[in-house]
Amino acid sequence: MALDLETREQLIDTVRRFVTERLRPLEAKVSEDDAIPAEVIEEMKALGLFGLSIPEEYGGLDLSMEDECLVGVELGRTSPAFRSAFGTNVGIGSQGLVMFGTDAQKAKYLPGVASGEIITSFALTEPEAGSDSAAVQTSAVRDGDFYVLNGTKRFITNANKADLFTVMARSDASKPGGGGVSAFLVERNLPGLSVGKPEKKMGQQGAHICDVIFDNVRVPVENRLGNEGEGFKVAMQVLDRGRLHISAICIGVAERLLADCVAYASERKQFGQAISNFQLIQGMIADSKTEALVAKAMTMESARKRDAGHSVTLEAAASKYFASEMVGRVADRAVQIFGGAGYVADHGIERFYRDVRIFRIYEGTSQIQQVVIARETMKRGG
Ligand code: COS
Repeated sequence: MALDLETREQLIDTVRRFVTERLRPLEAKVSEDDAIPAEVIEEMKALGLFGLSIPEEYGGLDLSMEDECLVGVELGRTSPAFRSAFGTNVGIGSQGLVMFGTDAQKAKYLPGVASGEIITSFALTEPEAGSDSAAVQTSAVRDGDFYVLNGTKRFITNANKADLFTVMARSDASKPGGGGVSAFLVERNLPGLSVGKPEKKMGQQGAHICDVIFDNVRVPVENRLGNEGEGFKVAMQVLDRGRLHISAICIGVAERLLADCVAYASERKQFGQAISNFQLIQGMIADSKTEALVAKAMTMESARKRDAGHSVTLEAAASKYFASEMVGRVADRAVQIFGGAGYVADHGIERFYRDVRIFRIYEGTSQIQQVVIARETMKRGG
C-alpha cells in the first residue's frame, strides 16, 4: 500500500533519526562484537522494521515497493549488518509466504514475522547450487502427509536466529532443473534440522550466514508453498523483489559515504588548504554523486513499475547490478579521498569498503544479473 506523503515523510524521518542517533554510534562496537545488542533488536521491533513489507491485516506496515526502497535508502546510511537483522523478515525470508502462501499459512506465521517474534530465513543456495540455483540437490520425498527433506543449504543469512525457513528442495528427482523443485515453510524446531556455525566473513560483522542441514526432516504437506514443482519460480520472484531492496541499501551506503567524504575533504588540509578545493578530489565526489543519483533514479522507477503490477525481472536485475557495482566504486573512492585515514580502522571507511563487497555477490552475482538482463532484453526484442 502506498503511504500518503505526510505519513511517508514521518516514517522516513523516524528511521533517519533511529539510524543517526541510535545505530551509527554503535557501528564499531557491532563490528567488534560481531553481534547487534539485544536491546537494539527490541527497538527495531518496536519501530515496526521487521514488518515493513508484511500486509497490514497481519500486523505489518504493508509498504509499497517504492516506500520500502525509500526506507531502505535511510537504513543504508549505517553499517549494513543492522539491516540484515530484519532484512530477511522484510524480504527473502517472508515474501514467498506473502506472495504464494495460503490464508492458513499466512495467518499462522505472518503476525509473528511482522512483529519480529518469528525470524525468517531463505534457504536456496547449496554447496553445488550457487549461481545455478535450479540445480538444488536437497531432496523432498513425499511420505503420506509429509515430505522428508535431506540435504545441505549454504551461506544462509540469519540461519542461526531463524525460526522459520523458506526451503527450496527437489520434490521430483526425475526433473533435473527448476521444474522439479518445490518450496516449503520449515520450522526450526523440527527434528533432524541443524544449523552450522556462523562463517567468518570479510565484512558485515554482526550479520551471520550458516549452513543448514536437513537429516530426514519431516515437513507437513500443508507447509508446501505453492504447488509442487513451483518452488524455483517462487524463489525467482522473491529474488526479483529482493534485488530492488538490496539496490536501495547500496544507494543509502553510497549517500552515507559521500557525506563522510565531503565532511572529511572540507576539514583535511594539505598544501595549505582544504583538499575539497582540489579538482581531482572534486572529480571523485562528482563521479560518486552522479552514479548514486543514477542508481536511485533507476531503482525507484523500477519499484514504481512493480507497484503498478508489472514484471520487473529485468529492471530489478539492472538496478541491483548497477547499484552494487556503483557502491563498490564509491567505497573505493572514499578510501582514496580519506587516504591513509581511510585505510586504517578509525574512520570506519575501510569497514564499509569490506561491507559492500558482498552486494555484488549475494541475491545473484553481477554476472547473473547480466545474464538475466541480456535474456530479458532479447525476449523483449530490445
Ligand atoms: N520470475 C518468474 N519466473 C522465472 C523467473 C522470474 N524472475 N526467472 C526464471 N523463471 C522461470 C522461467 O520462466 C522458467 O520457467 P519455464 O520452465 O516454465 O519456462 C523457469 O523459471 C526456469 O528459468 P530459466 O530457464 O531462466 O532458469 P536457468 O536455470 O537457466 O537460470 C538463473 C536461472 C540463472 C537466472 C537463476 O538460477 C538465478 O537467478 N540464479 C542466481 C540465484 C541467486 O540469486 N542466488 C542468490 C541466493 S539467494 S541470497
